[in-house]
Amino acid sequence: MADRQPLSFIQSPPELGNEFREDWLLCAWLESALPGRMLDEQRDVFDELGRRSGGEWYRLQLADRLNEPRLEQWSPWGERVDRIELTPLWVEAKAWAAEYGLVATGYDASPGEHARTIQFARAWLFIPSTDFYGCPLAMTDGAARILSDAGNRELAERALPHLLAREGENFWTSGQWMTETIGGSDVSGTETVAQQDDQGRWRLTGRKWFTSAATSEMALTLARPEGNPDGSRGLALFYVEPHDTDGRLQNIEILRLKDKLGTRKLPTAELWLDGAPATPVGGLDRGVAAITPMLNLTRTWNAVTACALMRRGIALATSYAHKRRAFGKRLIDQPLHRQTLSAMEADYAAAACATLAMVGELGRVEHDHAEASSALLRILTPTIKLGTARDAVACASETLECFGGAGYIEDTGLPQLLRDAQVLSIWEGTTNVLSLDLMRALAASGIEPWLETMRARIAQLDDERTRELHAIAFRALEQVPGWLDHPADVLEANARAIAMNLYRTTALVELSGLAHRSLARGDGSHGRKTLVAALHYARNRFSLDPIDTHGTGWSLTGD
Ligand code: UCC
Repeated sequence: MADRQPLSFIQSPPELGNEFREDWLLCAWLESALPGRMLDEQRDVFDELGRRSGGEWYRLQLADRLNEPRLEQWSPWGERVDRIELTPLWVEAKAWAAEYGLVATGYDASPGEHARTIQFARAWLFIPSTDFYGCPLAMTDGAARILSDAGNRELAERALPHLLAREGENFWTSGQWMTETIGGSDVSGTETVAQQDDQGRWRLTGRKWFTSAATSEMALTLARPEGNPDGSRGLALFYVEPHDTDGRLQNIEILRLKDKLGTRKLPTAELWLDGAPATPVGGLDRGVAAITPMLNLTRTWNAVTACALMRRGIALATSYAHKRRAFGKRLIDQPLHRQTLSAMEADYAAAACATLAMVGELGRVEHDHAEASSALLRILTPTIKLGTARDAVACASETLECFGGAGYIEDTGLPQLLRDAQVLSIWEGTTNVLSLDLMRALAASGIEPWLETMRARIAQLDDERTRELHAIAFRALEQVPGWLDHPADVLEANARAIAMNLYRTTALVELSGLAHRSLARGDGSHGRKTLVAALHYARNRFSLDPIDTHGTGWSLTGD
């Protein structure tokens, strides 16, 4: 047998830098959205997060690649224990999340309406290197919002100091237990029953089919108080602490961990509640309405995660394009590859602006309690969640392609990007469920809260450089009322097309606005990049006539 020849060439892998400094879009947005002094005060934290995310955390994530959480159901001596052993990165991530106030910062009073922008900018940098630890943080944020507003003083005093803690040992995360076998999207059929025991204590019995982050210290869940009517109005929202003070599960069994396509470090479990003690958060009905603040916040985190993963894919692909040579040139010097990367950047920039605008609106709603902002936010949340999720999956797929065969090889760490991104269009409402949610929101408020805001934004695109953007955004915007002027069955069949176009229009308007503001401020570098991204997006991502008026009659499936 011939001797093995040494390899003549070893490809150097992609590298990450300071993920804050290199994220030109995030930097440009923060410079335009935050008052100068506030940004200066935050800059060191953003910088540190950017450095750790591109450095030690990313390395740890790669080293942790093959580890997964493990469920130990029995002790060696036959006792049922149901313990979940987390992966090494997840064990540490909790302390980092507390230290950087990734939930608490959103509730800080001093930044006023900017608290949410600061919080989510931090999360943006943290999320892509921490194996979806953002998921429990999203639910924790939702729980903190609900307990802050629900008027249940006892529960608020017990849990809020932990949910908003900034030291790892005090910090609690929360679960959100909604999904049952009968429905993930339609939770109205929830079968878990709530009964009062002899001492008047509520106890829950039923099977929760999909509970993410099953190691959380508390959870919010839905159950039907005995005797309540069927349907979602007969459900109530309950607070549960799964463990007793000795760390033993209280009348809860972990049946198994879910075998998922991605997000595999996240210990998603199937639970059996066998009389688990629980406390009603508020009244004993309208549980779905009561949990929607959590749904809307986890949808916001979903959008932030989508952007953060897009950005990570682009950072890796761009680094690789500077190192990899083919056909005598670096990839970055090849026009078609450059163009591909630019298109990814434009989609990211648009997704990021739409998301950060929504986050800013959330901060204003929480700070000012303005009704008009609430109606706008109600429209933006499903729209931007669904649009960013779809674009994140496409971007992750494109990222892998940018690496050729290496993108398909597990130990590069790249395939995980695609598997993880795929969850974003499924969790917290699929694209279709959110499209229908948007239709419900529009039926309640009309399109005006959105239309008026977008019209006011594009009215500012009044200089030579943004004229083309103004024209395209104006045309797109003025089409929207016409799309909605159809019978209910046509609207329902076209809800996804409408939602996706509303997303693209919002994203274009916000991206164009950022280009205009950056140029007007004399920030030439960010201004030029944002302008190019906006023009690319405007010219390539619009369908001005998305409605299929054949409506429900158009179908290639079924008989
Ligand atoms: O639990 C899960 C795992 C957590 C993982 C967290 C990951 C976070 C990701 C972050 C990445 C790092 S996943 C479970 C997710 N499940 C869902 O998302 C459910 C999807 N289905 C829906 O959204 C449906 O549209 C339902 C369940 C909300 C529909 O419920 P109903 O009861 O059938 O429909 P209704 O009658 O329209 O809604 C009931 C009430 C109404 O108010 P009232 O009673 O006053 O008439 C609605 O107006 O709830 C109100 N409502 C809302 N309000 C419904 N949706 C909303 C909303 N989004 N915002 C405000």
